Amino acid sequence: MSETTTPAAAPKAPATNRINRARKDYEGAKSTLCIGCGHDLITRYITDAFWNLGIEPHRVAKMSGIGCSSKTPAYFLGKSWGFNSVHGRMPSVATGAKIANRSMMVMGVSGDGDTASIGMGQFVHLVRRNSQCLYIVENNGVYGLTKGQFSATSDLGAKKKDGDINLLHSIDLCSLAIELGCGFVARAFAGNMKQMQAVIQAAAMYPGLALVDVISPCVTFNNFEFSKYGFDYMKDHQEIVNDFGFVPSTDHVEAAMEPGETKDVAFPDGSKVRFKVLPESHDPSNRIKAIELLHEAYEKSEILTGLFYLDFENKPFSEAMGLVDQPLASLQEPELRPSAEVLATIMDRHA
Ligand SMILES: Cc1ncc(C[n+]2csc(CCOP(=O)(O)OP(=O)(O)O)c2C)c(N)n1
Ligand code: SF4
Ligand SMILES: [Mg+2]
Repeated sequence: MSETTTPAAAPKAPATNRINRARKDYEGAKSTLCIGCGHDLITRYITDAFWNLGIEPHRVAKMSGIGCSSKTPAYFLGKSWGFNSVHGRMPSVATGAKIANRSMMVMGVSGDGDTASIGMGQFVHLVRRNSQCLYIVENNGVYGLTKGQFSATSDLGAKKKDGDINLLHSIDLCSLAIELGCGFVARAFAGNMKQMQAVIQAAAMYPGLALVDVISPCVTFNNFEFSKYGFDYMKDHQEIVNDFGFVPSTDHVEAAMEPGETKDVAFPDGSKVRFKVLPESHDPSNRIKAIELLHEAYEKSEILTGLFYLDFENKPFSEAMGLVDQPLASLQEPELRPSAEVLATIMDRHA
């Protein structure tokens, strides 16, 4: 007689995270973007990442500029703090928020127009300062909100549906950030769930400025068969330079990765980025090689994705400034008023 066995039930996803919150606690308002917009996928990954990490929503400050991309913080982490600033001005608001209260985890959401054109001056100084910020560029190669004009990340010779051709060279935000000393630089494709989940969690836990340039197709203005920022083009042509997962310090679950040789890079809080070691994998500790790869890809008109550069050399801005741990707004007069001795020392210096 053959024995009938009940198949083991598939492991259910837990209803709550490590701080007993439901995923719903990390959601926001209903999106008003076009159906199929890449930015909505990013919203989903951000919601998942913060839920997985078990970060208290009230500890997060979401900053943005102007654009379809900059609207998205309304659609996730509805119980967090947020400020939708002026076009291109998110970096200074994000820096100010972190200085005022360094216990907050700051996130900046921007677009290719918002960062690479009007906000370029602000972007480069945020990178230089290394103020903690998970900086996500929802990059679609166009100004979606204002009806699809080419942006500064659009490639030379790119065509629009109406036949318009882009006559200008593009700016590669990743290679620029590496040149400026950024310690966490990655590019991901919104259509690659595994890559997006790992990169957003890792960037969220990075202690300084973490740039994540996400290729996020605009289905209304830049998603044709000849568009390099379209879903189909990216699925067929993206060159992935390395495969990695993220292991949070609080988690005993291994990073989602097939068996094989791996190499861990530890974060100050004990989290790890786990890289799969393959002969052709890019080593993200090699700054010069990362720049070379990106320059070569530019020449060949290729779009690379992966974690290009990772180091912890530069101190985050609040640490470099010697800020106290306590939020500045909650400091009381006795803590703010210098003592007679300190005042005397200052006066002596100017005597
Ligand atoms: C000072 C100022 N200049 C211009 C505009 C018009 N404007 C609004 S959004 C935008 C570009 C948005 O493009 P991007 O950041 O790529 O966002 P997307 O809509 O593509 O997500 C522009 C030029 C503005 N709102 N404010
Ligand atoms: S216009 Fe483009 S970027 Fe804006 S919501 Fe629609 S698809 Fe998304
Ligand atoms: Mg855009």
